[in-house]
Amino acid sequence: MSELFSVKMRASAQGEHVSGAERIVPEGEVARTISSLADRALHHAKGRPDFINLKLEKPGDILELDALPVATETVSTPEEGWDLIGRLLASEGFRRADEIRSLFKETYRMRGAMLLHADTLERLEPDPERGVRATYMDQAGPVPYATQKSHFREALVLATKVSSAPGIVGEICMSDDPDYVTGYVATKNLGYRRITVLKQKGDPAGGRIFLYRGRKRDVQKTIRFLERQAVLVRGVPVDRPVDVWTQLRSELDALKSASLERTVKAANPSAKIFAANDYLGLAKTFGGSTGSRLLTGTTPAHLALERELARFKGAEAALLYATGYMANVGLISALAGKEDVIFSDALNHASIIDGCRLSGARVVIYDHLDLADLDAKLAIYPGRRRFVVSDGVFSMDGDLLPLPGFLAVCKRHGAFSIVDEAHANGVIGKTGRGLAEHFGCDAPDATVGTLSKAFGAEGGFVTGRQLLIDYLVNRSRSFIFSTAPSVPSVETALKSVRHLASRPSLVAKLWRNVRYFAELLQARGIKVEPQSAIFPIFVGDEAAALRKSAELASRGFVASAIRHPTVPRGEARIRIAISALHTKADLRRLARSL
Ligand code: WAQ
Ligand code: MG
Repeated sequence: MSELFSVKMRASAQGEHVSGAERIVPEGEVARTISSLADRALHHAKGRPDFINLKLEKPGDILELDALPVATETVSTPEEGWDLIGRLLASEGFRRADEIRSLFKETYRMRGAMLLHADTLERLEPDPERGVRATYMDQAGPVPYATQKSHFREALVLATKVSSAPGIVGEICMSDDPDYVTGYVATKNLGYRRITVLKQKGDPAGGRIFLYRGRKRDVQKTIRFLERQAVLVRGVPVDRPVDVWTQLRSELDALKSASLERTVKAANPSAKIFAANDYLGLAKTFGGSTGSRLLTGTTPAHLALERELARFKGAEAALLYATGYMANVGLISALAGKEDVIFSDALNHASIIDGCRLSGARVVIYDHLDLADLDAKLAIYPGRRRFVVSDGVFSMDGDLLPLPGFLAVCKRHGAFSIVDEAHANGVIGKTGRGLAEHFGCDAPDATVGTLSKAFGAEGGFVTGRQLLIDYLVNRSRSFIFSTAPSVPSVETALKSVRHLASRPSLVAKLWRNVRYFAELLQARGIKVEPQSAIFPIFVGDEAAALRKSAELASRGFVASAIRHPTVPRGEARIRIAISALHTKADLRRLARSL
């Protein structure tokens, strides 16, 4: 757990209190918290402040408390509300509820609460104009995405802290927000009882009364607890995050009912086309693509390839993109928006990084393949919707995502999972269908692939539920605003996918080469544990890696030196990618040259 900080805001206008709020947050959240509290101060129903105080400090020891249980009492008028408070207080042994209510006339200008002796109604706060302020408190764990104030959550945190202060036996609260008519009464015994109506809308009256029972000389201890003891409250109900699938469904439904929904259809070949961009007819002559997929670019071959890819991946549907780069960019930026959070592996491919940036979502980077770090970050970064994205096989190191553990972490936190299997398709799994086949587990919510690696063609694709694909057809800009891949290119890919689907022996052949090459390297003292067809041969120094690559070239091998910024500085390597095409003799010669 990173260090916690207390952040407090109070705002006033012409010396009059306007609003106040506070949080206890990890260091990484400090800057955002300050900016969101400043924003809140500047937009308060009471008016514009001319003074805003933002305070950042380290809190003392932190006490963790469980939130008071919550119940809602529905009433329709303030009279009913106050009658109910009278009865609830009476049931707890407080006899003078009516007099307590009338004291709310005096609380309006107070920044803090009135501290009353529960039986004598004597006022015990040292400064009756200010009152006693409960402070240094927040809810434990992630705070929901809402940037707006939640009266309820903040009040529950305060009431929980107040109820555990020594000597405090009850609290009554009415918001001073003119439009917020719900208040509460709280005791340890009653829990937190929300009363839906305590005042008329538009009434600026409000305030808090803390009821105290105990020796007068101990009041100071109570005040110290309220004003100094840092408290984190566990179990505060959170706003329910928005479910990604529900959101996709409702956006699509809205498009449909406005006659704005798009679908992909192959053009009628006998129709006269007046929708293409084939201005000179050359596309028709030479087999080029005539337009984007939603206009004239979809042919039966495109649809066949998409069906074949879906089948290969065991998914409901697939969508073809012009390149793998565009698939990542188009998928991620269509799904996530600025209220969302994307958790992204530190070594993800550039196309994933660009998709994250383009989405406008907040991006939280977790340590490479570190599921514990991912888990910890999911626990502290809230968002309207949350996505986790990882490469399946990392292109520079060849290491493999442990998919079952990854999916379990995503599921535990209700996050949507995206895995890019560019270097996994055709390689990982007995028949090359990727990580889900290899681990015998479910597929991620969305899977990205490319046709330009093991499939030996070109293009990218996304597979997943039909709903996801329908959504992308309508929302994925790199799909919508690009010319469709040409028919020859699609036909090449189609043949290749069908070929691989019917010849799992190809994958076995690749792996015989991978294992043979690994043994050759091990015999030469190079430690390798291949998880894919990619072998990073670590060199370190950039110049040395270039020399090594040139030396290999002089012996007739092409193997690239991978340097900064693709990998960190000082971690240059020779990247060797094995193919089923290599012969044992090739592999032996290369191993000797290394
Ligand atoms: N400590 C003591 N008293 C305070 C504090 C504090 N930290 N903050 C506010 N008060 C006093 C002050 O007199 C305000 O005028 C009054 O309480 C009301 O404060 O479950 O919004 O922040 O939906 O306006 C109740 C939520 C919302 C009910 C209460 O209080 C629900 C609310 P506000
Ligand atoms: Mg208020």
